[in-house]
Amino acid sequence: MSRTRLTEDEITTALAALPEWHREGEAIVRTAETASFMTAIRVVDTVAVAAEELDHHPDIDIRWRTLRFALSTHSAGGLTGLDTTLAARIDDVLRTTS
Ligand code: HBI
Repeated sequence: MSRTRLTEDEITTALAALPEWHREGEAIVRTAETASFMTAIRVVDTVAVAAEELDHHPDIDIRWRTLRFALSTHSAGGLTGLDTTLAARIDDVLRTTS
């Protein structure tokens, strides 16, 4: 997966397939409510495995049952395919973790 910055058109196209995510500056962000604090921790643990597999890591904010994920490619100073790929993986984890 490339660490080449996405164009605005590429970002717009990617976000159309990631309706839970929105732009915040050079990042994409989503929040999620989980069933419990322990569910939130299980989500974070599984996301951590995906992040390690991709060698690409989200900023994660954990507040009881509310998770906030922010993705950007620090080394590229903006968004790359790694961010959109990991965003989709995070959505899958949120859908499948209880
Ligand atoms: N995660 N979000 C993000 N951005 C990066 O640039 C990045 C990362 N995880 C690891 C990584 N870069 C690798 O280049 C490390 O080897 C530094």
